[in-house]
Amino acid sequence: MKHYCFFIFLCLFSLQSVAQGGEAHIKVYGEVAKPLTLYGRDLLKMNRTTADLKDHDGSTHTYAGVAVKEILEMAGATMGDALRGKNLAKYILVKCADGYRVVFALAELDSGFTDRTILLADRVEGKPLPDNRGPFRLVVPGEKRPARSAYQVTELVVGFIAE
Ligand SMILES: Nc1nc2c(c(=O)[nH]1)N[C@H]1C(S)=C(S)[C@@H](COP(=O)(O)O)O[C@H]1N2
Ligand SMILES: [Mo]
Repeated sequence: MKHYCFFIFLCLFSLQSVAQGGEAHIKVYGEVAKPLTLYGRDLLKMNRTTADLKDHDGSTHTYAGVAVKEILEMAGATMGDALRGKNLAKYILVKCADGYRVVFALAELDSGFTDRTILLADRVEGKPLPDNRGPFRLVVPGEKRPARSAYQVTELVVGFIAE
C-alpha cells in the first residue's frame, strides 16, 4: 500500500513538472541576487504598463506588459542607487527562441538614467501576441529601427564585463 501511494505521488509530481515545463516562461539569471522563472500568469500580477512600437511598415501598435526594470529589480539586479561605479559595466543579454540575441547596458533600463520604458510585452492591442512573435516580446520605444524589440524572448541574462 505504501509503495502504491508513493507511485501515485511520483506520477502526479512528474505530470505537474511536464505541465510546467510546457508552459511558456522566461528565465532571469546571471548577476542577480534571486534568479527567477516567470510564467505568463506571474507577469499579469506585476505592475503593468504599455509602450508603443512602430513596425517596419510604419504602423504603430500598443503593447502591454511589465517594464524590464521591474523584472530586474525583482531579481535583485543592481538597479537604482546600486547602479554606479563598477556596476555600470553590467549589461542584460536578451535571448530568444530562434537564437536571436540583443544587449542593453543595465543603465539603459534604469529610471535614474532614463525615462524610457523598455517593456517585456505579453499583449498587443489587448490580445496575446501571435505565436510567431510571442508569448513574450521586448518593446523598445524611441529607436529608429525595431531591431532590438526582440520577440519570442526566453531568457534575460545579466552579465558583467570584468575587464
Ligand atoms: N527573436 C527575434 N526578434 C527579432 C528579430 C529576429 O530575427 N528574431 N528581428 C528584429 C528585427 S531586425 C526587426 S526589424 C523586428 C521586426 O519585427 P516585426 O516583424 O514584428 O515588425 O523584430 C526584431 N526582433
Ligand atoms: Mo530589422
